Amino acid sequence: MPTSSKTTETSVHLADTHLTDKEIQSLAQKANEIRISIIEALVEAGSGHTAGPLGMADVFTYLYFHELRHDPKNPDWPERDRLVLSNGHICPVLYASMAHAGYFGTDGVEKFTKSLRKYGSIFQGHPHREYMPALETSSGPLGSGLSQALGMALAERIDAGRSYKKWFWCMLGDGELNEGNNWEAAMLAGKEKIGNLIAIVDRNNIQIDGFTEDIMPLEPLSDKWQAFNWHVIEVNGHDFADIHRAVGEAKVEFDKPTIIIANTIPSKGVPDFERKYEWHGKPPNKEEGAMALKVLMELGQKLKRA
Ligand SMILES: Cc1ncc(C[n+]2csc(CCOP(=O)(O)OP(=O)(O)O)c2C)c(N)n1
Ligand SMILES: [Mg+2]
Repeated sequence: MPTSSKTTETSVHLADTHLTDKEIQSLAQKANEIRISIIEALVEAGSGHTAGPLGMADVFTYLYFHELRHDPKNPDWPERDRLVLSNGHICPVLYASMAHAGYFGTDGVEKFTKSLRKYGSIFQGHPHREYMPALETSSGPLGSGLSQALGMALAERIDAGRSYKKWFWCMLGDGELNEGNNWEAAMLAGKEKIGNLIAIVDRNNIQIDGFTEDIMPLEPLSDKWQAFNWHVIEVNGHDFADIHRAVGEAKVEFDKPTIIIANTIPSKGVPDFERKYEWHGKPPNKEEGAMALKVLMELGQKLKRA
């Protein structure tokens, strides 16, 4: 569960702590609820991105419901972890996670599903701090978030020394890595040994108009980050135990930034949409949405009985 602002100790996980079966089941249920909210919101909006948000629902659920030190009722809490969403187009998963965590009041989930991308809504099509002050950054133009998260971590080092009380998270897309600015940030973070910076890349193998390896090959991706002096961990982005292990490992690596390469299935949870880059930037229509909700709700029932 989200850590309260009353907690004062530093948030260091040991690599050998495990999630219990109950915790995993509860995270799986929450991720399923978040996927349902994403589909409802996209259908209502009639525009937006499907593949990335569904694919990253497990990682975001893990962060918002297990890992992040944050307080949804006090989003400005100075001691909070900072999460920068660099691939701003996947914001439905960020908004849904925040809404379910309680950032927008008791009817926050409904507000999100009814007003995504609506004129004047806090839930803009790309995250905008002017509309939603609880965000760390505005995003949408790809390639800026890693520099921003790094800048925050460097500022924290100047302010607080190397006490590593806070963690700086940066969410990236794999196609987003085509942007050169990522590699400038990677170089500096490696040089400065920013051990409290953890980037998570959504390695879903798709980007806007095709498969990453056809458009701009990224492999060998791990080797690239290692060459920039990062600690690299590959995980199954739908396996909570694996994500937990990786985060625990990242948090005991003090002298290198960590990148977690989260292997995900784009549109995970709705088999008809899965692994198809065509779902990068389109929403389900009403019929497709109804079918997707049926699949997810059936899964929800199964998870409850498990
Ligand atoms: C600077 C910039 N160039 C182009 C775009 C348009 N754009 C939005 S998402 C996207 C593809 C990004 O690929 P990836 O990060 O893998 O996202 P996924 O398709 O997996 O959701 C592009 C090119 C943008 N938002 N910003
Ligand atoms: Mg991608």
